[in-house]
Amino acid sequence: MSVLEETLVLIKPDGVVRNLTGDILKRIEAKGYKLVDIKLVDADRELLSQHYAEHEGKAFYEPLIEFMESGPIVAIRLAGNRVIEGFRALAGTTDPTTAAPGTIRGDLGRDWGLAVQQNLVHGSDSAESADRELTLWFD
Ligand code: DAT
Ligand code: MG
Repeated sequence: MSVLEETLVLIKPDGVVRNLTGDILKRIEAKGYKLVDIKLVDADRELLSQHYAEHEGKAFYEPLIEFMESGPIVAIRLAGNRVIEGFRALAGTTDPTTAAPGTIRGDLGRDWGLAVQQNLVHGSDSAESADRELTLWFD
């Protein structure tokens, strides 16, 4: 038996501005995961620099923060057994060009020739990240 988990899902500004929020939520709900909390957020630099602290100093870091500041984000507290791993599988791999068809990034994302990949969604990558990120975005 697996443990009931929670994860942080973000629909990034590209997903919101392209009107893909409904499509993405539909995939999450159809999979069977439970929406515990959901809100629209204009994230500030303080929140985003804490959220993406692991990437500080990388070439895509500044473009990533600017992209995430560019418009509203849908933040979701999502629950289910193995939801951390399960949502990452639904999302697909980081690079939308090669993310598998059938995934959110593979079906709905592409390379736009920018310094940061715009890949529609974020999902926590471990139980420790989920705890940390849910505290940042929801507490
Ligand atoms: P993920 O979102 O799949 O967990 P990550 O945590 O490694 O990926 O990176 C955070 C975001 O930064 C990612 O969703 C898109 C962007 N990114 C990552 N690596 C990149 C790269 N090499 N070039 C451009 N953007 C990148
Ligand atoms: Mg990550």
